[in-house]
Amino acid sequence: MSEFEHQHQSGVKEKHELKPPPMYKVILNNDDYTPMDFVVEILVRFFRMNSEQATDVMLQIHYKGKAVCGVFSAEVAETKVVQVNQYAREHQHPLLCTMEPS
Ligand code: TYC
Repeated sequence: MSEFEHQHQSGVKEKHELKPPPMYKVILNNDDYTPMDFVVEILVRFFRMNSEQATDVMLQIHYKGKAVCGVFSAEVAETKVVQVNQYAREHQHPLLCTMEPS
């Protein structure tokens, strides 16, 4: 962990830790209705995967129930979750995107 020390005029030393920002996994969850092609499109469009990677991750979700699509800062993770769920709803699919601390 990065840290630095800072000495006050009084002689008291204060240690500051420079913590990396908390990171969040963005997860896609399986369901029985969202078409496989649509999930692949989501992974390409919002997670910048190529079609081969996107197909692998989609199948992992389909067979195991969920997969991590990426790890991001809180702000970026929240934006992905909102954009993916909005896009899925606009296309009348129940696909669910969630996030959890990494
Ligand atoms: N299980 C879906 C089907 O058989 C495909 C699917 C994959 C759905 C991944 C959601 O996050 C998902 N059509």
